[in-house]
Amino acid sequence: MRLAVVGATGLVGSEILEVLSEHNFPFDELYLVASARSVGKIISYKGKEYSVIGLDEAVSLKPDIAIFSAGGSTSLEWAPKFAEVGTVVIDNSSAWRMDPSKKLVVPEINAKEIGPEDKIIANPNCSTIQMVLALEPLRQRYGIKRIVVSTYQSVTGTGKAAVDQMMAERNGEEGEKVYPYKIDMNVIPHIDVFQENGYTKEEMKMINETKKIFGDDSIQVTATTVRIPTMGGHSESVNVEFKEDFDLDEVRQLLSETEGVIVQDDPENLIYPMPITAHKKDEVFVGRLRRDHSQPNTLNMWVVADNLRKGAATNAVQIAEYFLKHALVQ
Ligand code: 2RA
Repeated sequence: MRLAVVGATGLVGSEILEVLSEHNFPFDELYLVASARSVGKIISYKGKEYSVIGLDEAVSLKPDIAIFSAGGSTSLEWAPKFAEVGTVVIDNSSAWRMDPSKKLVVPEINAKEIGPEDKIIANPNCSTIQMVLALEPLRQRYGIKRIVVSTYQSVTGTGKAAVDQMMAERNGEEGEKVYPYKIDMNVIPHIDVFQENGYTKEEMKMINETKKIFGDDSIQVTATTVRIPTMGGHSESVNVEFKEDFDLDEVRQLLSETEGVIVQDDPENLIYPMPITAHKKDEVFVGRLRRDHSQPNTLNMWVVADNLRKGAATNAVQIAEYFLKHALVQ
């Protein structure tokens, strides 16, 4: 089993290595791959030192699985080259997500759709993953008509430079500006680029990816995605209208029984999900469950997950584990 991590030097790449280590992911060879400027850099994994290699060399080594987190343009150019030599590519970028020939996978929801013919698998957007995993058991039980989501997204979703901007501002220092405005002590209602319809690409990702993962274009979705000066994870206020009425105790029970979901819902004792308690965890945390009395069959919920974990690295590693478990790669 030859495993490659492409984009190994980035925030998500580093998190992928952490998750691989925690999961004791089995491999015979590990290739850490990055852009030319990082070739030769030494990265330690489980006490062994690995020298970063370039993409050409990585393809020639014909890895069985390559987990990508290297941006959309690199994925568009290089994922097919890996696939041509038989590599299964699990890609964290948005490059392949809405390609009708590619599977968009949250393992707990739709891994069963993966077949031996699938050589490029798309990892959904972090803000989509945590929402659809929390909604899936409720969709199965009650059917979903409409979702209204507002997000509160960590600067780690942008990358290390954004974290550096926030910390520099917090320390009263001048530094590189990633965002158009100050992020510390502020919120920016703008993630990715604005579209002609007034939505941002991030909001359209949540809308379109949710429909694809659920396999149901009839579900109405609207989203407002916001950047906030925090670490540890993305938070989301989700308002969901079901096709039929629900029972709040049954909702809690269904969520509690869902693999990868942890219910933290005891406001009297100040128990609810927060980024500081989701940080470095692989699960999606759900709380503030309450009926929306302004509309029939409608529930409010608060959903938090570490966007670098279940939102990216953990989901990708779980897809790789699915391939191994079902002998889709040797
Ligand atoms: C963000 N979801 O949070 C996007 C990409 N990681 O910036």
